[in-house]
Amino acid sequence: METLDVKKENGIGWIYLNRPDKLNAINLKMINEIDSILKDFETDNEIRVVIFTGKGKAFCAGADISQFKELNTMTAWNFARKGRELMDYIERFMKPTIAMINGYALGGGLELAMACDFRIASEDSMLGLPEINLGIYPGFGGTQRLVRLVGKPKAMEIMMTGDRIRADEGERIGLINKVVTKESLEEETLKFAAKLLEKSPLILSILKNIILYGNDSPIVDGLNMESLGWGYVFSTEDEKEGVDAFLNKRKPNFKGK
Ligand code: CO8
Repeated sequence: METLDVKKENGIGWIYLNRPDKLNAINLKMINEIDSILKDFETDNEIRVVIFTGKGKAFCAGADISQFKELNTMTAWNFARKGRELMDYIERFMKPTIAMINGYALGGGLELAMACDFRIASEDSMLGLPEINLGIYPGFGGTQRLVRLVGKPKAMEIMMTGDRIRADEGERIGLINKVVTKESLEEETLKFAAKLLEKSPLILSILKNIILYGNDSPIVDGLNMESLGWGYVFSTEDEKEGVDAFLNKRKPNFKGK
């Protein structure tokens, strides 16, 4: 791949954004390559968790600004739409996703991280949606996802001032799940991923779906999805395995069935 490095290891699909000399700025090629590797990870039963991270000193400094010069209304709309579709795909991905933030996560880079289920950041990371400084605004879902994550006042401050915030501030406002030292970033992310790897991939996937769709629906619909899904879970082998393991004081071995 031209813009990514990819690795499959111990149940984890790693996606490294790999344009380090451009701080992993996202171009159309990268959007297409992420989409294609995710399709592969989705059907690979060995992969149970996906981790995004960046090569070099940044997670991702946003969309590639150098390509903006050629954009007009039609092509900008198309680029934003393609990016948005990718972020939606990541958000709805069947398997848990983690953004391992190793430095700057700005603009489209933070939007990519926000589309993931979890964000673990090294303490030196800087986060922001600085698009307003370029005379534009976030276009990969940031205007909607940041509000849902941190609430309107903070989201408006971050987007309308364009100011960057530190990772610990991100954790304080609920944008980041966990801040760790630079040296322990990978180890801590793997520890977090290990908790997910122990669970039933099937039940995790159903749970993720109910949380996401419920969050976008009136509460009565979300609650209905929850109870319907709860009934469905009792037809799975993993439910039988989990309950049997508890009653027999052993560790469950979930198969995703
Ligand atoms: N796009 C293209 N190139 C970039 C980007 C970027 N977003 N960010 C950094 N680079 C390049 C620099 O131009 C530089 O390249 P070169 O060495 O060839 O000059 C290289 O990466 C290293 O960057 P710096 O020298 O600037 O590194 P510093 O450590 O001095 O600064 C910063 C790091 C603070 C991260 C700085 O690079 C910066 O401010 N970058 C831009 C951040 C930004 O504004 N991001 C938002 C981009 S817009 C966006 O994401 C919109 C998403 C939705 C799009 C919808 C479609 C229309």
